[in-house]
Amino acid sequence: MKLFIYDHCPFCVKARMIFGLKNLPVRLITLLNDDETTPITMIGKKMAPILQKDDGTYMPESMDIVHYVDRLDGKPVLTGPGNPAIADWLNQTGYINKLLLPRFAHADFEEFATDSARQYFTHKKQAAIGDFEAHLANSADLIDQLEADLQRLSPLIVSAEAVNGELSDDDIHLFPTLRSLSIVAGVTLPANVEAYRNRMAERSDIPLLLDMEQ
Ligand SMILES: N[C@@H](CCC(=O)N[C@@H](CS)C(=O)NCC(=O)O)C(=O)O
Repeated sequence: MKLFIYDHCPFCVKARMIFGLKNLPVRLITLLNDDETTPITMIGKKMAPILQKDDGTYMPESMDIVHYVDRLDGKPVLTGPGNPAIADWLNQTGYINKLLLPRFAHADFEEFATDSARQYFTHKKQAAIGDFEAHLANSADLIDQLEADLQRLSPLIVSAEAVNGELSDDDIHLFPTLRSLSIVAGVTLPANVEAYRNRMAERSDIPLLLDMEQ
């Protein structure tokens, strides 16, 4: 199977995770961020991730991909119960895009291999969240808020192996955000949050972004 992604994209990380967790091979193909034609031809809109199944057909939507791949062999790994507090935590931390998107725009991701791809991202995301330079200038306050929120996340983590003790959709939702945050310099994670992030990166076979830290 082939998975069309952007490396920075947390939804794409969700889809990538299930292959790593199940130890299944997948060919990752990084789209240029301004390539509208390829995804529109495949799924009718400009969106990643997109799975190309073995029969050649295309599947969009990260969680549809996750559940399809997880159930393919009749031995799903995402069998644990969910904890609504994880979804609440993620819903309450939407402001972290102000930390992430300006840094993504400067990072050496494959989807930004051309100037026009990088500019496309910058224009589109600034239109959505406001001026990147202003958000970067406000980093210290945003990091203070984030560190307080990470303290609230800490007691929700049951084990480094899985946020609720047994792998579940909550791991698929939580790890991509924590992976994204690894691009932000100067954030102190509670020890168990860091251990969870490191272990999940290992289990999913998805590198953190520490070498792009800004
Ligand atoms: N509901 C979709 C959302 C995917 C999504 O929003 N992907 C973003 C990248 S993070 C995208 O492709 N946006 C269009 C763009 O970047 O131009 C899913 O879960 O797969």
